[in-house]
Amino acid sequence: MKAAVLFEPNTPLQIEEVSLRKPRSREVLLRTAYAGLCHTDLHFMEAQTPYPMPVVLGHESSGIVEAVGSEVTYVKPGDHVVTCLSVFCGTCAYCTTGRPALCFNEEAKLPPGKADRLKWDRPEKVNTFMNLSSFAEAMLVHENALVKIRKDMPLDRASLIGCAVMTGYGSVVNTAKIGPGDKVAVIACGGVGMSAVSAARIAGAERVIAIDTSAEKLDIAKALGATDIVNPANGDAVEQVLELTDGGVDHALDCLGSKRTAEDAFKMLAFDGTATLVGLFKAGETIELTGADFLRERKIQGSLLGSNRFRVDMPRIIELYMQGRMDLDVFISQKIRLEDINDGFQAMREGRVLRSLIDFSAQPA
Ligand code: CXF
Ligand code: ZN
Repeated sequence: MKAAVLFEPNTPLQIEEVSLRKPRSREVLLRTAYAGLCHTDLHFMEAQTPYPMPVVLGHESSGIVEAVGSEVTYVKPGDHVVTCLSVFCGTCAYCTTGRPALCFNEEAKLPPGKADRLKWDRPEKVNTFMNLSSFAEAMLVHENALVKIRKDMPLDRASLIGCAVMTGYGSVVNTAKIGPGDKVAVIACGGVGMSAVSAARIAGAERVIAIDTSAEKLDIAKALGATDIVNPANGDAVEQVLELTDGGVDHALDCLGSKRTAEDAFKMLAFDGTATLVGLFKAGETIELTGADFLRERKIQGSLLGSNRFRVDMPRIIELYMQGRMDLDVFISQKIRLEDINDGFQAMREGRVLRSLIDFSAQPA
């Protein structure tokens, strides 16, 4: 099968022939239907955090089960599934206290460099990314990296839920627990931020302030339910939010992950407000906060892939989509062939797209 391989940081991905072994015990073999290009893939392509290479990236995908290992009970061939990098063991303290996204039991969630699932005709090992490696025509994953979905859910929209939508929605619903009456600011309206805007509106937030430097993205955020938009190109974002809210927001979500945006998120809080850091920081990047600002009970917290319980959350998001209450169609800027993956990442770098999806049914020209 074909897969997009990253050999070295800051080089184009290369389409290579690789293979997968047969599923063992709790493993499942999938035909990949769609895979989204996420900023996290770009983050690792640029080695902002190191990862063992060569590696088949990709971690936001949908597919159809082809074969299962002898101990798999959750899915059967033909099932439609969404993948999630939050593989859970189901038995550790995090899993059994309702926080499976924090599971790090290495029996289920293999650490970087550990998986032996991908093979090829070269002496060096080809690594699996985050237990998934979605930029490939097929995937071999633990059954606890999958959620079954209804078959009438379009697989292209479903793939988005595997990362961006789960992360944005979960940061609102699970991590920040936003509810009616809350004033919310969402910094950076990519796939994650846009999903957070949508989810905050669905959760009943009184004000949903979308913040981004792209006028087009702010237009989409408005259509998804933002009550206000703030463009930092028109003046300091913190000042604009403080003015709009007469003293700050109850929740600020930093969906970018940088010193500037995280500090801004904290600075735009009302008394007792909470900043939630959703975006992925470059390894080693630090933030500075003013101690006295904590006096009036402001808080700051992290959110890992929306503190997901994805087997529960993803079907809920799908119901919202099927009922017409959460738009996912607007996220899909373009569908591309695996061969065009580097153009897809270039479009992302230039901020031209919300999501590019690799369509694995599309044949090479
Ligand atoms: C990722 C960021 C890196 C850690 C796992 C979750 N989120 C989205 O791509
Ligand atoms: Zn992602």
